[in-house]
Amino acid sequence: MSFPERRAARAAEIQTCLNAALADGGDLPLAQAMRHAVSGGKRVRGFLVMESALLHGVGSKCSVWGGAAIESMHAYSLVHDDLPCMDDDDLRRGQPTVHVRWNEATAVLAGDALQTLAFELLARDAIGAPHIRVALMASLATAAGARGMVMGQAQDIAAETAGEPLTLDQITELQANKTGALIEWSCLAGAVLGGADPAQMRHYARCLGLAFQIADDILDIEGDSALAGKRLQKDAHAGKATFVSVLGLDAAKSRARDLVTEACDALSVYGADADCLRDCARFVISRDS
Ligand code: GRG
Repeated sequence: MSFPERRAARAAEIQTCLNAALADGGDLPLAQAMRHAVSGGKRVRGFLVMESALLHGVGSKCSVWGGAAIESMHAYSLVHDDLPCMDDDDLRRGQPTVHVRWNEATAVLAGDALQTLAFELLARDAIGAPHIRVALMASLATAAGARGMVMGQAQDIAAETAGEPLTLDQITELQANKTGALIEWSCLAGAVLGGADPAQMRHYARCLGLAFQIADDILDIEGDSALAGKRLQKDAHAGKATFVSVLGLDAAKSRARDLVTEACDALSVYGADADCLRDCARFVISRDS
C-alpha cells in the first residue's frame, strides 16, 4: 500500500471510531458541533499513533482508540484556537469554524467535550491492560496541559504583547510545547501500547514536530488558502516572529529537510519496518494543507 493509501485507510478507521463515539446527541447543537470539529484533517497524529503501534507489534483494533483519542484532543485545540479571544479564524479544514457556524458558547463547550472525550477513548478496554491505559492518559494530560500544548499557547499570546520579537530558541521552545507535545505523544504512544521503551521514538518525534511547525510557517507564506482550507499569511500580517521570519524562507526549508533526514535516521534501529513513519516525515514537509 502506498503512503497516501495507507494514510487514507488509517483516517477512515479513525473516523469510524469517532463517528461511533459521537453518535449520541442527535441534532443537539453541541453534538453537531463536535461532529463538525472532528471531520476532515490530515490525521497525521492519529496515523503516527497507529503506525508507531504497529511497529511495536500492536494492531489497529487496539491502536485505533489511541488514534481517535489524539484526533479528538487535537480537534478541541483547533476549535479553541479559532475562537475570537485566540486566533479569531473563520475557516478551518475548508469549512466555517465552530463559533462561526454555531456560536462562541457552543465552540467553548464542544472543545471542552472533545478534550474529555479523548480521555474517555483512552479508557476503553480494547486499548489494553489498565496500567497501559493509565500511562497513556497521564502522558496525554501532561502533553496537552500547562506543561505542554496549553503552555505553548500561553507563551504565544505572551509574545504578542511583549515588545521584543522572539529569538529562534524561544520560538523553538514555544513550538515544542504548542505543536510538538501532541505530535511527540502520538509517536510515543505506539511504544507504550506495545509495552516497549518509548524513549526509542523520542528523537524521531522531536525532529518531526519541529519540521512540522517549520513547514506550517512556510505554508503560511507560500501556500494556497483554497488547498490549505484555512486563512494564510496571518502571522506575517500580524508581524509575528516565526521560523521563516527569523531564518528566512530558504534557510527554513533547508532546516526542515535536515530535520526530516535526522528523523528518518533516528528510526534506524527499526530498519525497513519503519519506512511508513519515514514516509510520514517526508509528507509533513511536502504537504499543501
Ligand atoms: C484553552 C481556550 C483555550 C485555548 C487553547 C490549546 C489551544 C488553545 C491551542 C493549541 C495550539 C494549537 C491549536 C496549535 C496549532 C498547531 C497546528 C499547526 C495545527 C494544525 O494541525 P494540522 O495541520 O491540522 O495537522 P489538520 O486540520 O490536518 O488536523
